[in-house]
Order: sequence, then structure tokens, then C-alpha cells
Amino acid sequence: MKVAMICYPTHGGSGVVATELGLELARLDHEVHFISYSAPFRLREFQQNVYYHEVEVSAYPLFKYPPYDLSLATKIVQVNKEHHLDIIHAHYAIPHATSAYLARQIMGNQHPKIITTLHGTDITLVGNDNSFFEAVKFSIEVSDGITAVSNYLAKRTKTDFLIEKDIQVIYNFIDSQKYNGAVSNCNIKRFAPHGEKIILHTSNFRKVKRLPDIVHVFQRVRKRMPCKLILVGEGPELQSTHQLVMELGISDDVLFLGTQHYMENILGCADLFLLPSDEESFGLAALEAMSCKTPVIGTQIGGITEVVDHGINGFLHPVGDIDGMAASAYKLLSNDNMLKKFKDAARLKAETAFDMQLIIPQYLEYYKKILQQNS
Ligand code: GMT
Repeated sequence: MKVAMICYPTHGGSGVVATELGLELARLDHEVHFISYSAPFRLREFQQNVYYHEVEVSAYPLFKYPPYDLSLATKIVQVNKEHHLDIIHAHYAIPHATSAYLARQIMGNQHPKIITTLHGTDITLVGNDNSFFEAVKFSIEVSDGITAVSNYLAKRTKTDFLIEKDIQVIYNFIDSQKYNGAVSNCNIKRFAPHGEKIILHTSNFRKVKRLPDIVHVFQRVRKRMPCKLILVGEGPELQSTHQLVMELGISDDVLFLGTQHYMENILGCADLFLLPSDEESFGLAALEAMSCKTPVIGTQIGGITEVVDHGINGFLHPVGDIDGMAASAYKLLSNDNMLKKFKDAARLKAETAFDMQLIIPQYLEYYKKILQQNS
């Protein structure tokens, strides 16, 4: 099969899923064409069957807002002319599904099928914005196939956008061979020289991640036991998080690592992962942590409840329940027996429910089904 993966290249779950899916399809001998405005960050080395096509965005001075959607559609058409694609797989509806539709219209009769994978904020935050709503609804409806990364997101799409077409739930996945909790490459433990427990969070530091809650939970746990906080990532909330850490006088115990490319090495050092988001369609970062034997304390919302089992491999609390999350964190970190059980259970869930060997075939099956459909 020849598949074009349309995705965001930056540090975000949808780009990670698109890239890992594409790489695995390429290993299975399919031809994969990534199309984006820069190379997806997980495309780290050469791989057979993988191609990358950069979308050039016009900087013409008349354009206060360069029309990326048009440049992307044009690039998809060009790639198809040269490579005769079977599928255009748009990850994140905005604007990828819309550009894919436009490309298909330009191509005429002989066109590839469009599959749109909904990832989260394309539906829950941005897609509901009035300025996007109609275009997003339309682009989802005209896709040949639609997938969502959790049952929660599929339901939410149907209700919020009144979509009647089937939405296939295909969970996000993990390479549990690579994300296995081995810490041979990890020097982070040096940051906890006296065996302090390590709490970790990674994200793109947007408001939805509730960074202040992370810092406050940590501060409460730190009052009761020696521990350290590692924050990985960058984004709009980075400065204010720094500021808060300084104001609370806990900066000696908080390490900001910035963006990291090999999370599998860092996650293996952590004892606990915090994800107190107020919206999360799946929580890929939590899954990566669990696969590395790190239990999760998070919020009882969205797709997190399909990934983390309360009381088994983590604890889930209402959004903003800082005291509850801190109490659960302390309970877990101060009891080595319990912590070990949770760590093993986290790994087991990642391996048995979300390993890529289980999920990639579901995408392949879905591709085949859509290819057999008459348009
Ligand atoms: O909204 C984001 O954080 C961006 C989006 C992305 O493009 O990275 O993340 C969403 O997709 C991930 C991959 O499917 C999910 O694991 C995240 O839960 C989801 N984020 C939200 O729903 C907030």
C-alpha cells in the first residue's frame, strides 16, 4: 500500500502516533509519504520505504496569515501525481482533513481514499470553536473513513458535531519493547542522589495540562517526603511554571529538561507520572510512562479513564483536586510494596492493551476495509 501521512511535525501526540504508525507500516513493506511543514521529530533516522515531502508555505507580504491549507492540498496532489497513493491518512482534523478533501477534489476521478484520525483538541477545543466548526464537521463527514483514539473521543465527536457516520475506535499504541523501563542510558538518578522518589510530567505545556496543579501536588508531597520533580517539554506555560516554582521556593527539587527526543530513557527513572489535564482524549504520555513501569496520577476525565485503572495502575481524581492527587501520590510513593505492584500493573496494561503489535493490524484492517468501499 502507498500511504500519505499528513501530520503535525512538532512535539504532540498526534504527530507521534502518525510517525510511529508510518514507520511501522514501512517496516511491513508499505510505502509511506510524510507530508508536513517540517520533518516529524520522531523521524530520527533513515528508513527504507519512508519519504518526507515538505510543504512550502508562501511568505508573500499580502498574506498576513499564509494559507497553509492550500499549500498542503497542493503538495498532496503533487505527491499523488508522482507516487499514486492509495490512502491519505490525515492525523488531526484541522486543517489536515480539509486539505485532504480539497486535494481529492482537485485529483478528480482517480483519487486515493481519505482516512481522518481524530486526536483530541481538534474536536474538544479547537473544533468546537465557531470559526472552525462547519469546516471541521464537513471535512470529517466527507472523509472515507474516520477513526478516533478513544471511545470517549468517538462519542464526543458524534454528539458535538452530530456526525452519523461510523467512527472506528483505534487506540493509541506503544512499542513496549522500546519503552520497557530499562534505565541504562539514564543519568537523571543523579538528580536524586539520596534515593528521593522521582515524579515526572511531560507535555507541550499548554493550559489544558494544568501545570500549576502539577507544581502544587509536588509541593504537597515534598512537604511529607523527600522527592524530586522532572518537567519535560516546552510550550506557552513554561515561563509561568518556572515562575511558580521559584515563588514556592522549591527550585532545588525541580528539574526542567526542555524538549527531549528519547523519552524512553527518561521515563524509566520515574516513580510516578502526573497528568492532571482538564481535557485529554487519550493521554499518550501516560501510556508511554506506564509502558516504562511508571504508574499515573491523573484526572478522571475523557480517555484517561480508558488508559489508567484507578487503584490498579494509578489513581484518578476530579479536575483540580490537588489535595486528593497529592494524598494518592504520597500513599503510593511512601509504600514500596504498593508502588511495585502499581509499577508492574502499569507495564502489564500497556503491554496487553496497547502494544503496537495489537494496534497496527487494526489500522491495516481498517485501511483494507476503506479501500474496498465504493466512493
Ligand atoms: O491536544 C493536544 O495535546 C494535541 C494532540 C496532539 O496533536 O498532540 O494531543 C491529543 O492527541 C494525543 C494523541 O492521540 C492524545 O494522546 C492526547 O490525549 C490528545 N490531547 C488532548 O486531548 C488534550
